[in-house]
Amino acid sequence: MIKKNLVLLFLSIAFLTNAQNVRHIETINDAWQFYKGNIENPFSSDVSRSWEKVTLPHSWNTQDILDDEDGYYRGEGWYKKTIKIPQIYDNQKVFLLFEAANQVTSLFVNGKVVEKDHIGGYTTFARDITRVLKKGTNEIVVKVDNSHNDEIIPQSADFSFYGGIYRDVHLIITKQVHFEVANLGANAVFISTPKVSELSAEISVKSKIVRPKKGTYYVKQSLLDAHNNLVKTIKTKSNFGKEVISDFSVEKPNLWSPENPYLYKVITEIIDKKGNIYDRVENTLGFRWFSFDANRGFFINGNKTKLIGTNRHQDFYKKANAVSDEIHRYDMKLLKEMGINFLRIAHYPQDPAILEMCNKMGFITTVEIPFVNKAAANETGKQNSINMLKETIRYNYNNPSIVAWNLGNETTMKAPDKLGEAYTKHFIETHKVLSETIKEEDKTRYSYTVFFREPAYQDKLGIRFTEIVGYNKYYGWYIEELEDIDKNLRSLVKRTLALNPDKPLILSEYGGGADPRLRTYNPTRFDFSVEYQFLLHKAYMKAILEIPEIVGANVWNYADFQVEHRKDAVPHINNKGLVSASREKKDVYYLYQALLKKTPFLAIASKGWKKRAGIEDSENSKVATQPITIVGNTDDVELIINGKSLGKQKFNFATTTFNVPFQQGQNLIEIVSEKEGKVFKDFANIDFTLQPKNLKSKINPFKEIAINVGSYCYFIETDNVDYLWMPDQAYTKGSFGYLGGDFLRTKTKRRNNIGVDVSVKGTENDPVFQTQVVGLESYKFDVPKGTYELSLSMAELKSRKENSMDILVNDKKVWENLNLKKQYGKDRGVTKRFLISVDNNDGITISFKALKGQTRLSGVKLRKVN
Ligand code: GCB
Ligand code: CA
Repeated sequence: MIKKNLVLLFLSIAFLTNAQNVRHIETINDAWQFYKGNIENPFSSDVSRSWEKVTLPHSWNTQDILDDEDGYYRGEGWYKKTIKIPQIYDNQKVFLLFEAANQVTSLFVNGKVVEKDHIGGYTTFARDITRVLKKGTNEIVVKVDNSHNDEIIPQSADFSFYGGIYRDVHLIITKQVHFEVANLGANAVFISTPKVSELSAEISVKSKIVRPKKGTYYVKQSLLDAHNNLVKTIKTKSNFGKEVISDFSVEKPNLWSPENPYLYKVITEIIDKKGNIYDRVENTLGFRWFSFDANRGFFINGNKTKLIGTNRHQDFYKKANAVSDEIHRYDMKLLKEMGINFLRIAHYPQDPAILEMCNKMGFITTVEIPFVNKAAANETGKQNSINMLKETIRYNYNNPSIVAWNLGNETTMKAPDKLGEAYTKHFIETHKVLSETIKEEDKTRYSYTVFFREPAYQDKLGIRFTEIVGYNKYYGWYIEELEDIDKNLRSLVKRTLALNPDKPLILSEYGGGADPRLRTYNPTRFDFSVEYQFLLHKAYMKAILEIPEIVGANVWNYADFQVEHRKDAVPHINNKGLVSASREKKDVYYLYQALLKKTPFLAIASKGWKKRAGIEDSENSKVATQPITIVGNTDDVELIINGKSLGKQKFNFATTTFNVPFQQGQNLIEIVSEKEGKVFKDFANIDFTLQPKNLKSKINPFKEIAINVGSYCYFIETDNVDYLWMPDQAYTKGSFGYLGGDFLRTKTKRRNNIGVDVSVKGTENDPVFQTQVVGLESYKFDVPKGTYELSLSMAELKSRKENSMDILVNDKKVWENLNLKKQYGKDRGVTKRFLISVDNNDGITISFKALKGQTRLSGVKLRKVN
C-alpha cells in the first residue's frame, strides 16, 4: 500500500515539474487603454486623445443598450497596452490567444500588423507574435469593430451585438518545438473515442508538432483517472510536417454520463529520445457512446435519457457580454441545482468555462454558430460562416458533453422566398455546405439545425440537411393559447415526422416573458407576470414529459438578457429567463427544481415576492385571503401561517395551492414536508398591506394606495424600495375603481393581450404606463374627509389620432386641454401630483372629458396627507 502511494507520489511530482517546464500561459487582462471611435493613425503619439483604463473582459455597450435612445454604438474600439514578455525559454515562441472579441479584430504589435484580421465575434483565435517582438517593452494594439458587416453572421438576431474584447486574452509562450497553437480554432490536440463500451474504449489523439527542423520527437499520451492515477501511457513517433495520430485503448472504462460525469485526463507531451519534454497540453476525456432515435429518444451508454434543459446567452445585467468566468460558473451551478441534464449553448459558441462545467456537471450539450435569422448572402459571407463553424468545432472538439453541432437558428426567419432568387440560392447552398462541414470536421457527433417555421416550409426549400432538427415553438406566448400546448406539440411532432420519419426532434426553444416586478392572481397571456410564466412552463413540461418523440427540450431562456430593440415590460430586456438578468430566481425556477431534482425538494414558489397587498375579504375582516403555490417532489406539504396550520395538501405535478389569510404587517409562512424520514422546510416573511374594503373604515383607516390602472397585475417598483402598485378594478361602492372605458389591448391576428409593448420614455415603470384604461369617464375613491395627494400617470403610446382631454377633480378643472403627445411627446410617461381637500362625504371623483379622440389613464396614486 505504502509502496503504491510512493510510486504515485513520484509520478505526480514528475508531472508537476514537467508542467512547470513547458508551455507558459498567463492572462493579460489588466490595465488596457481603451478608446471608443475611429483612429486614423494609431501609432502617432497624439496626446490630445484621451484613453480610458479598462480591464478585460470589456464591452463598450454596457450602458447604451439600456438607455432610452434608439441604437447602440457599432463601430471601432481601440485597445492598447505595453507589456514585457517574460523570458521563459531560449528561442521562445510567443502567442496571443483571444477567447473572443466582437466582431472583427485587427492585431498590431510594435506598429506592425500581425496576420489577417480575425472575423467573427464568438470564436477563439490565436496569433503568433514572435516575429514582431523586441527586447524590453512591446506595444500591443488591438482594433475591434462591431459595425454591421454584410459578410459576417449574425446579420440579424434577438440579442445585442456588443463590441469589445469581452473574454480573456492569454499570452502563451512555448519552446521552438511545440504543438500547433495559432491554427484555425486554436486547439493543439484532438481527442476522439471511436469505440466505447463497458468493456473497453478506444482512444485516438491527433496532434501536430511545429518545429524548426527535423529531429526525432515523440508524442506521449498519458491517461489519468479522476484521481490523477496513471492508467496508461503510449509514445508515438512523429514524422516531420505530419499529424501524429496516437491510438490506444483501455479496459473497463469508467463511463461519462449525466448521472456520473466521470472525467479522465489526457496529458499530451512532445518528448525526444532522452525523455526531455518540449511541450505539454492537458485535456479532459469522457468515455461515452450515444445515439438519437426519432421515435425512441436519446440514449447514452445504452440508457434512455429524456433531455431536459435550457438555452443560455452570455449576457449579464449592465455588463453586456463582458462576463467573468466566475459568473459563467455561477450560471452553471444554478443550472445544475435546477436538476437539468441538457444545455443548448445558444446562439454562438461561448466562454470555455461553460463547456468545462458541462463536462464536469454532466450536461449533454449542443453548440452552434451565429447563423441566425438570415444568411450573409455573398460568397465571402458563406466562407466566413464555414470558417466560423470549423473554428467552433475544432476549438471545442474535446468536450465529451457535446453531442451535436448546430449550424443555425431560425435561419428562415427572414423568409428566403421573399428575399429573391439569388438570396434563396445562396441560402440553400450555405445550409448544404455547413451541414457537410459538420460531418467532415467531426464524424463522432450529430449535425443539427433549428427552425421555427412549419416543417413543410423548410422541406419545400430543401434545407433539412442535418441529422437532427430543432423547433422553437412559442405556443401560449406569441401564438395559440396555453390550454392547447399539448395538442399543438403533438401535432408538430406528427407533421415533422411525417416529412422526415428518421430525423429526431428537439424542442429547442419554448417559453414566455416574466418581469419579476409583475405579479397577478389573474394571469393572462402576454401579461409578463411571473404567474403566467409559471403556468406556461407547467403546461409545457407536462406535455414534453409525455411525448416520447420530443427527444429533448430547452427552455428559452435560462436568464433574461439584454436586447437593445426589445420593448417588453422591461424595455431592452428579453425576460423569458427563469432567472433575471442579474440572476434572481423567478418562481418557475423552483418549479423546475421540484419536477427535475432527484433529491427531496420543497419551496414556496413566490417567496421572492416579499412586499404584498390586498383588499380585506369583507369589511373589517382583518385578513385578505390570497393563493400561495408550493412546489415540491415530496408527497404532501403542510402550510402554517403566523403559527396557525392550514393542514396538509397533496402535490399534483409537483405543485399545490393553499388559500392563505394575510394580516396587516409581517406574515410568516412556513411549509413542512417529510420524505424518507427526513423533514424539509421552507419559509417566507411577507410584508403585507391590508387595504380596507370600505375606504371609510374607522378600524382600518385608508392611508395610501397606488393602482396600476388598466391591468390585473401588481407592479413592484423595485427602484423605490419595493413600492407596490395594486391591480385595477371596476368601481364598486365604498371602494375605488374606474367607470367607463376598457383596458387597452393589443389586438392582432395572433394576440389580444392587455397593454402595448412600447419602451416608455422618462420612466423605469414601463408596465404602469404600458397598461391603461382608455375611454374612461371617471376614477373614483370613496375616501373620508381629509387632505390628499393625488397623482395621475399617463402616456400616449402608439396612438395615431389626436387625443386631448380635460381632467376634473370633484368637478373642478385641474388639467385643461391636455394633449399628451403634443405637449410632452410621443411614448413619454407623464405624472402630475395634485393636492386635494375633501370636505364632504362624496370622496374623490376624477373625471376625464374627451375633447378630441379618447381619454386615458395609466396609473393613479392616492395618499392621505392629513
Ligand atoms: C426565438 C429566437 C430567440 C429569441 C426568442 C424570443 O425563437 O431563437 O433568439 O430571443 O425567440 O424570445 O422571441
Ligand atoms: Ca397601468
